[in-house]
Amino acid sequence: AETGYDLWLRYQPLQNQTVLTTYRQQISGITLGGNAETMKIIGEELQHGLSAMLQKKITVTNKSSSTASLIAATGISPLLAGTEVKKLLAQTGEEGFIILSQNINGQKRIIISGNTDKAVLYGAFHFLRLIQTEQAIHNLQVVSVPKVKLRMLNHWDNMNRTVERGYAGFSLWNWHTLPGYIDPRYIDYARANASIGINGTVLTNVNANATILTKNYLEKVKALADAFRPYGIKVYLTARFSAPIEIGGLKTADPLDEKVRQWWKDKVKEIYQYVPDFGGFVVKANSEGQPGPQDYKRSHTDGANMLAEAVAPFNGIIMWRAFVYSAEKNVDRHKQAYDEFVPLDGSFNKNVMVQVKNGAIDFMPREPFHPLFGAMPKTPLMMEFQVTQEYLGQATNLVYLGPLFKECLEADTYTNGKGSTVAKVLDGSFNKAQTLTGITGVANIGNDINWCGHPFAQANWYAMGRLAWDHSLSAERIAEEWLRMTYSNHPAFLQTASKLMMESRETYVQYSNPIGLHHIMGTGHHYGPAPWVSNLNRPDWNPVYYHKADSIGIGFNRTATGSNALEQYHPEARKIWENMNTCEEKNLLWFHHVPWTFKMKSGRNLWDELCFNYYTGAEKVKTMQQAWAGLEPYVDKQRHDQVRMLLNVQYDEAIWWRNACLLYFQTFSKKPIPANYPQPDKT
Ligand code: GCW
Repeated sequence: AETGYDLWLRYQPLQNQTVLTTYRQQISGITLGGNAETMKIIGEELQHGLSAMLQKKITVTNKSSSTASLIAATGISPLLAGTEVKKLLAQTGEEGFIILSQNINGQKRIIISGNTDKAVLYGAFHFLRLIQTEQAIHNLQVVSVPKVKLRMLNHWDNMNRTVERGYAGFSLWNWHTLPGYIDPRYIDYARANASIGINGTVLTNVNANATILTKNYLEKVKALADAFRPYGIKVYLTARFSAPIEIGGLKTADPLDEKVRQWWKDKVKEIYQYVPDFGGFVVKANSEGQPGPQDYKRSHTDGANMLAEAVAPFNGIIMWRAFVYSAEKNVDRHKQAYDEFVPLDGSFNKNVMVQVKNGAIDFMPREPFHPLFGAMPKTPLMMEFQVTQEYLGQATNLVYLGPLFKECLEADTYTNGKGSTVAKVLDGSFNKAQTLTGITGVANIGNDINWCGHPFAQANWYAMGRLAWDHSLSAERIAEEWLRMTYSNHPAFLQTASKLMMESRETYVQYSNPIGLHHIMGTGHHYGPAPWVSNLNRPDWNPVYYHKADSIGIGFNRTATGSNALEQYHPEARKIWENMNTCEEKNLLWFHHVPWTFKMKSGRNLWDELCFNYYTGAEKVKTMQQAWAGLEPYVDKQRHDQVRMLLNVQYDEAIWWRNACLLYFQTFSKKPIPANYPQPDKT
């Protein structure tokens, strides 16, 4: 049965006979330039994928006399002497690739090349994608260079194999059987990542303890790093700031203490003995109870630079997270990261990145872009997206995150004039000297047979990788690619399924957090609605802190008369939001406390608009169910059934959100739910 294990690398026999016939004529075999490990992988992947899709045996050879139609080789290979390849590779750097149709000695060939084996591997996967998605290959002129250097996954995997905010089983990393046993699944994980250009993985949770840095575990880390290396994937770890105390026997973790600094230097040296190309550390410090430099009255800079100094001799980097807030400060949580980090701009060592979540609160279903983007011009900022759907229906809701990622990447910070998008801040467009650029995603991967829990959650892993490679790709295009590879190239299927995906996130927002509502989810597990919670000892964890519903209205006033979080944005960016009457409605309650009677663009008052959204959103899940039912002919039974049943769960949850939120907010608005809607059952 089709379990979803193969992800988007299914390599099913092509169904379209015309396309198939053409490909079978065009593709005979593969000539490989070299036999290093990565080259062998390239040969195997192309052979396996093409043979399966074309239903014919594709041969692989190293012989330069071969006239096989495909050549996969780096630019220096004698196979490519006399072609235009060298010239093109001048612009592709270490990881970019080209795919070129060329006549060599009167023979039509397709060249997959790059400056490194790893680049050729990316090219090979791209070529396979062209075939999987049935694109024409008679005149290929592809030149593709990643827009950011670090394209990563952050696993929130604990040492006991639980996954924080993971909804797809337990951690893939089986610490018990490592390093002796290399689960073939590690290789499939690496293949999947390489196929979308992901080149780094942080194995451990930002909240994990320091155990991973002990000798026994470093041996296991080494085994994983060795398995991933041929796929171009570097391993990173989280560094618990108190590690010198926890596992080093020191009395302090003060970053200015000489013994502490030396401890880290020694530890890092030890790590590099195991993993010579170790990538570096991600650090969550002084955030949600984690230890950090502030425990010793030192700054984020002191902490980050201490670690940066330790990894610098080995070309390692530090990704220091900006996700910091504390209740004691008693200022709008929205403002705290900016307040703490902007003054530190320019103070970090060269190999430090500050890792910023896409929004200022926490991966909400909809969130304005984080005001730090564009506000730290002297510091490379790493984007942290959340692929796992902590606040977006976890593994029961079909929510395609492509549009969420794009909304943020395309948001205009205005910090270098109009068009200063978040994407351009990330990719170094505004700072020629910036060498570190990156996008990371909190992984949604676990040991469930289909990796991600919900079959459609795989699309979010895929989309994160594709956008990290090229943030200019559209969410539609990525959805379509994924659907073609994961399900079917049939036009009727694609039309319906891609619409289903493209609308899914907006639908989720509508039935859970419409019009800029946020952080009204259940406490702790973050599943389902609980806007009424008001008794947590950390006020900034209470949903009532965020929606502030009262007899007058609802929403968080973040304008100058309120918390003034708005002032952290560039004046031009602020304009879209600062005036209640002109504020874009999707973020209205994020920035304003709005009277129930306020007239919305639809002509409805705010209360009725809220009802409209909750009801329309929930009903749209029915539309999703119908659409999916119609796709039965194109999808294998097992995956069709799974999505169908999950859509039933999703509908129940949508009704749950709708009824819970409306009945609760109604206690403030004192207005009726419009009579044309079915009245919620108050039990
Ligand atoms: O999104 C929140 C989560 C925590 C998480 C934290 C963070 C890893 O609820 O589970 O901890 O953010 O990003 O550090």
